[in-house]
Amino acid sequence: MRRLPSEPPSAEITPEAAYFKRRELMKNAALFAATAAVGSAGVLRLLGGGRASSVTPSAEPLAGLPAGAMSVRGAYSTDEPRTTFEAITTYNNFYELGLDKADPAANAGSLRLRPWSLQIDGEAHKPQTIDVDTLLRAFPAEERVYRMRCVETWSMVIPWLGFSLADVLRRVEPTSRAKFVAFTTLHNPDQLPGQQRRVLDWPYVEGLRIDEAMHPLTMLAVGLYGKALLGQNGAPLRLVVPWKYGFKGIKSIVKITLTERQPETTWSKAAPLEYGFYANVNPAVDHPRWSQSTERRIGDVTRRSTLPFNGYAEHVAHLYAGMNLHENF
Ligand SMILES: Nc1nc2c(c(=O)[nH]1)N[C@H]1C(S)=C(S)[C@@H](COP(=O)(O)O)O[C@H]1N2
Ligand SMILES: [Mo]
Repeated sequence: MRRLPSEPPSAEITPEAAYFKRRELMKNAALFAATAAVGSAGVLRLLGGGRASSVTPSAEPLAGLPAGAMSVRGAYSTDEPRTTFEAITTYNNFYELGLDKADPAANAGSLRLRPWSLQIDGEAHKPQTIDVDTLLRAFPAEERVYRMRCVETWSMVIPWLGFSLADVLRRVEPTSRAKFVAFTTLHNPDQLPGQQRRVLDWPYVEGLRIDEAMHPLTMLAVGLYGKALLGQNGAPLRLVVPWKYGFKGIKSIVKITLTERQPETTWSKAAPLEYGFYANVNPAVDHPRWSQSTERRIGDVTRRSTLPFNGYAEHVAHLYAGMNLHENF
């Protein structure tokens, strides 16, 4: 198994990714709207009204969102200094686009962001496949400034744009058997050339317990710094679970499956003794090959202490009451 570097090299500045054509595909709109809760007439109006611009440069504000939606600040946002846009978009882990930190930004041009659809299936009364632009119209994005702690011991503060995963899951009406949620990244070796080599078992898969997935901190991110997400950050749709190590934040998601059994996850398949299913940030449980007690916030010179649950303990510790967090790492 390939090692995760324990201390990354300094970020390199690479040219911004190329612009992507954005296509307006409404074929799933009717199906998705039909499942909308009573009182969502506003959503239907958004779906029916107006034309989004035909080309959205990736450095432009997100199209198709209600005016002002992006300025709504999530209740859980931190006011710690934000990591720079440049660092967030040029210092990445996305092994499908290369193994070095600068590779994803350099190689993201091969990833086609539109058309893109998200399949939601499994233990749901209303499984469906949703075009990503329909999703963007149905769920107003809000800004949430979260800490992100990579298992490699670097961290960032990222102003995401997105919405609660819970809101999306409620639309498909999970059955009583839905105990876990499984996520799958796009599997396309032409667009994600790293998949041409068996560095990991592709496609990348991740999972959450249903209560973790429904927690209001858990989000699907569609942008950052007020702009549409770039390929290197997992566009067009990426999971963010701020109290867990960064590898739980699966990128470029094409499928979400509600399951009865705990799903496999890429890193615990690759190295089960090093990466667990839970992957809660925990300074008291070291990685077998390095300490997790401190971290380097990108942009800082000195290291700082890592906080239990990445500083979100008051919001999420109750989810793990009675569990042995050394065994369930
Ligand atoms: N599909 C996929 N998702 C992924 C990864 C990956 O290699 N492939 N890397 C993970 C890791 S280890 C981290 S730390 C975060 C990094 O997200 P960022 O590059 O947007 O900061 O993405 C996670 N999601
Ligand atoms: Mo990571």
